[in-house]
Amino acid sequence: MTHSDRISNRPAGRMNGGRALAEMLRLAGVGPMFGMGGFQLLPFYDALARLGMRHFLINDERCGAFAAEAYARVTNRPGVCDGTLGPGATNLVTGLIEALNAGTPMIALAGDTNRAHSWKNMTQECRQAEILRPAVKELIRVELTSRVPELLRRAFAVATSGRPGPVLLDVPEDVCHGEHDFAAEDFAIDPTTLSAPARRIRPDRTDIARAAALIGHAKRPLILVGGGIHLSAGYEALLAFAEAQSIPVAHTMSGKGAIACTHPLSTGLFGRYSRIANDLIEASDCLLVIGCKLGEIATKRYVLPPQSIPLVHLDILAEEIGRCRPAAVALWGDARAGLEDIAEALADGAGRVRAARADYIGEIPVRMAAWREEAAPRLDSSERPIHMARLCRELNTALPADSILVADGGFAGHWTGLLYDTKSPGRHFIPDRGLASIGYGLPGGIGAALAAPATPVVAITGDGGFNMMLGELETARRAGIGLTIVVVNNAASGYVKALQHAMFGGRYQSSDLVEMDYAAIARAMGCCGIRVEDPERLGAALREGIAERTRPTVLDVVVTRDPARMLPAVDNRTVEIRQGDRVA
Ligand SMILES: Cc1ncc(C[n+]2csc(CCOP(=O)(O)OP(=O)(O)O)c2C)c(N)n1
Ligand SMILES: [Mg+2]
Repeated sequence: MTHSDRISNRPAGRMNGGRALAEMLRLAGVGPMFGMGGFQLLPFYDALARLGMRHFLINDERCGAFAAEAYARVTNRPGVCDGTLGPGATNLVTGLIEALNAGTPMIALAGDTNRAHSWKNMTQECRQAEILRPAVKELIRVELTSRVPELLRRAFAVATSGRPGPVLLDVPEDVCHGEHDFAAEDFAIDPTTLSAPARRIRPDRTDIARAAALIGHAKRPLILVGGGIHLSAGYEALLAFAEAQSIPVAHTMSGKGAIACTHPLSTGLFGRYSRIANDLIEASDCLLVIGCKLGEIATKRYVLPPQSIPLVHLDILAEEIGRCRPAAVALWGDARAGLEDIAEALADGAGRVRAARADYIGEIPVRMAAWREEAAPRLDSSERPIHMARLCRELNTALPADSILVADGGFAGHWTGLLYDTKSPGRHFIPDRGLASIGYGLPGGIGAALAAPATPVVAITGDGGFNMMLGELETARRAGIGLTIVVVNNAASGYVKALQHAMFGGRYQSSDLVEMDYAAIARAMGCCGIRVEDPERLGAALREGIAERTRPTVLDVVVTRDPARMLPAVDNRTVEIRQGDRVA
């Protein structure tokens, strides 16, 4: 779009605040939006209809926020959702915190009371700004209709700058319904703020030199990468650096896809569950942590990495560095820019270093093969009910390289985090590790499918998480998306049941679900439904789901019901760790 196009595209004249909101979002080129109307934002809804913009009614605002969040992860453009006064606004909280903790750019609109009557017990009135403020990067209260364009501009800038995050625009009814004479110039937006990262900053040169010296002298350096690599889209820089310097890469659940899991330098997941990465961390002499908070799961509750190993920590949020583990060198900056700079600083010695580390990186495929051999009975299991590892193996085989797997908060995320292999770098695995709510799978799948309509999208969720969100199957059907939903049916709040098994001697409380046929439910809702009890049927069922392009398919996969065998490995919260112990 040329400059003059943009100008002529701008509206002008008298319009209400809702129309101004819609015009700005149109100018920003936002994708599909998700919400549920009430009264306060109806002028906005009317403007969407008049402007022909895509907006999906969802059945719970939490799902709208989840869908918008997943949309944003796939596109790196702010996802947009809305909720009405009171319960609509408060229902957004969980999805907004997911975005806040994961660093996902989002813009949420909440209708608020008409200020002529506020605090007189208006219906649905509550202290929503106070409830929502800690759930977002910034809460912007819009006090004048005339300021709608300016404050939406600000919302985009905040959502996509620094560590991205969600912004909430709290819009009083009278601001949304009220009118103002706008000039064409009012409708402008900085194009660099329309996707994350809006701007990139580079770490300090002296810090880069110190980091390069540490890494350059290391015999067994290892890269630990988190979700920040996706936010920075630093895939090429990471791969180029890792290959040039012969440094293996381990990832958190959020960091999966930083490099392809099938790449010879990939050591897989580290933290609570790990294939070989935790062992490599312990044997390392220098760790380079990129876009990773080193939180509870990544560190196995703060026992990893050993304090003796020097750590270079690169993060976009300066105050995140050193929070959980002191860094020998703090690199404040964008992941891609920082990686490029370290690579440049180490470029001269690259050939010598690659030769020196040949044996080291030669270990990775050997260790991975040994792990695979040890895991083979689980990965190849033909037992019924189906083994979770076998389900993951079938996902690895059936999903094409460009597909997206959205993983829900329960076992769905942990098992696939450990065993699912992305085949190319990028956002091919989307787990909701910001807040790890169950229930993200289905709405997240809807957002991802709408963001990448030509791409196979599979959402994997527990039966508990699916029960939470069943109503959104109606949304998915209405949207006409070919989303495949894999329900891990263990007739339980499985993670809870497994912990009760491990910690309370098998005394179960409120962790059983009734046996359900989710495929039949899906069929009754006009979707495809396939119940899979035989592992040999998994591959064909997945392919059938992926081939269906116009309506959702639910694969109801009957998996182990034995709480002793539900965890991917020992969960280190359930065992007392003594010095020298090795758990999981
Ligand atoms: C909203 C929410 N409530 C509670 C939890 C705690 N929790 C973690 S895993 C889990 C079990 C969920 O059951 P299900 O979705 O069936 O997954 P499963 O573990 O059985 O695979 C629960 C309740 C959570 N993560 N999110
Ligand atoms: Mg379950």
